[in-house]
Amino acid sequence: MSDHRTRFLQLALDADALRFGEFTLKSGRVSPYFFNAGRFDSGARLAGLAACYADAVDAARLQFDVVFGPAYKGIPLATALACEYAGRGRDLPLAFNRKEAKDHGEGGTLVGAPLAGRRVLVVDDVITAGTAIREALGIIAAAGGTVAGIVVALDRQEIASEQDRRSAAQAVAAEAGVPVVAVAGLADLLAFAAGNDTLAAYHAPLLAYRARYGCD
Ligand code: OMP
Repeated sequence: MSDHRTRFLQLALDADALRFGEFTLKSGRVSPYFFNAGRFDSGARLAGLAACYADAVDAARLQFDVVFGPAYKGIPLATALACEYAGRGRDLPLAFNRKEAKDHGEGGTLVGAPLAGRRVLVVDDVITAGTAIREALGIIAAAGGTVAGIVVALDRQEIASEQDRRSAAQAVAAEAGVPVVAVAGLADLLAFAAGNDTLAAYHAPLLAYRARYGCD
């Protein structure tokens, strides 16, 4: 497993962002694990996470001009990633959206750098069925931007439905014609759990969940 994957999974465990038990997802599926990016709740934690995102983006050789964080969870993630790139000598424009349109002041739902005519990297927390990411793609298209890639911390690698056995990441990548890059996926989590004594008890439930909902 590449270094940024292991580093990310260890950071997520340490921050309690990765939890094990019984969690009902947005899709209604009951999962033995849950990733809560909101637990990256300090400057140091976000900086560590952003370095993992940047390593994954660089490894995938994505070409882009601006980073975009979908509200709400994508906003600190995209911001931290832009700061990480500044530390690496690249000053990237940054934008995000509001969930509620503003009808006074500057108005609108987009904040930050303009997207029109630019190649946009979408930065989000997790992809399960792809609903949140598809929404972000619509916002970028409406603003005249071109999506150049999508990066998430965790790809849960789950089938969209029994009929479509691709993962949401695979389906979105095919629809949008751009790479969907994850710092780590369920397969990495399984490998990580197998080699970690404190996670040994969760390995079997994770395997059972993958057998039921994992993509081909
Ligand atoms: P999709 O829109 O189905 O891709 O799911 C992404 C969203 O699910 C995230 O933005 C979260 O609201 C939520 N989620 C997590 O945050 N962590 C998980 O491990 C799983 C989910 C989920 O509900 O699928």
